[in-house]
Amino acid sequence: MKEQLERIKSEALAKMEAADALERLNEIRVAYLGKKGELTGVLKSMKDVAPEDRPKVGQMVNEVREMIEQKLEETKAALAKKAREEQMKREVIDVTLPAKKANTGHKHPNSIALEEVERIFVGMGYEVVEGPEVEYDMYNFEKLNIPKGHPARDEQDTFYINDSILLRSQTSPVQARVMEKQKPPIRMIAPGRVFRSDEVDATHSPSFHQIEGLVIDKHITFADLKGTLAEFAKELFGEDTKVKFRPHHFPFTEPSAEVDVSCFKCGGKGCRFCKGSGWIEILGCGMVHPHVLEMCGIDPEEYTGFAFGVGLERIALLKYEIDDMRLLYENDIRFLKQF
Ligand code: 2NL
Repeated sequence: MKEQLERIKSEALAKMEAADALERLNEIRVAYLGKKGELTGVLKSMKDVAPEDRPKVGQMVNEVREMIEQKLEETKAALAKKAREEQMKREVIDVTLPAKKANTGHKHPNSIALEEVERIFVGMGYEVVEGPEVEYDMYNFEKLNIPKGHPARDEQDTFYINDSILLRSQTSPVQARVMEKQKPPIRMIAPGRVFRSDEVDATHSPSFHQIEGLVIDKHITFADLKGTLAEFAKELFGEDTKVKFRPHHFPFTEPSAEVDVSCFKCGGKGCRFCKGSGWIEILGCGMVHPHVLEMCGIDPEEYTGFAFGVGLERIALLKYEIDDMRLLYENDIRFLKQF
């Protein structure tokens, strides 16, 4: 029995010395100390030992077990240390290398211009409202006094999904929806993407952005419209900016006007930027047509209002002196970073 224990001890110790991986250690633990392990086997055969020898043999078995357990722990710690050191050697970090620069984006000129326009109108008490890009013919055309057969509804100009659904060609449907739901007073702007079947060139794109404004209340007049847009032009293009209203026609407003601002490059004297005229066209506007009010559930005898529409790209191109609209859609970071 004694020789057997000595053999188990030296065999186990030798195996642990040779172990080169943590998994091997576990196999050794099972082989000697496990349920069917060799040392456990010795304990089980204690019944064959003479009773007077049992305490002595028992003590020896315990000594061998303690020795194996201790050596197991030591080898385990040594192996783990070795593995960690090797890993550290493999994963050398050169702290003197320059850091990789994070590639940050840049706000799009459209977004900068939109935030500026929103800031101006929110400052005057307007709400910013958004609506769907896929609209009913009813909201995009019918309620805005553009009946069937009107040239603006031509399939050449508008993207139709089916007979009654289309990609909105203006953001006025958002305003028509607000008028239907909300009792005046209404003071809102509706910014968003709109679609027209246009060929791409320096000033056209089949998808662009518009900001429309709408004010409805008792006693709103053309004077309110003029004052509001004069203030807007000053805030956007500078304190000295003047506005000029030229008569125009829109189906949804009566009377209607187009608005020019004095050229913010030459102050109105005439330069290349304003093509010598001293004026730059920026938006369309007018008093909301009584028929439009009626179709949107507002009594034109009780309320009046004004509306306007401005192209966001047009403002961005003007403000940042960009001469080709296509640059706004390429999203080349080297271009965007300039604004
Ligand atoms: C332009 C002209 C305009 C409107 C948009 C409008 C909306 C409602 C009722 C009446 Cl709900 N009018 N919008 C009015 C006049 C002109 O846009 O040239 N935009 C780029």
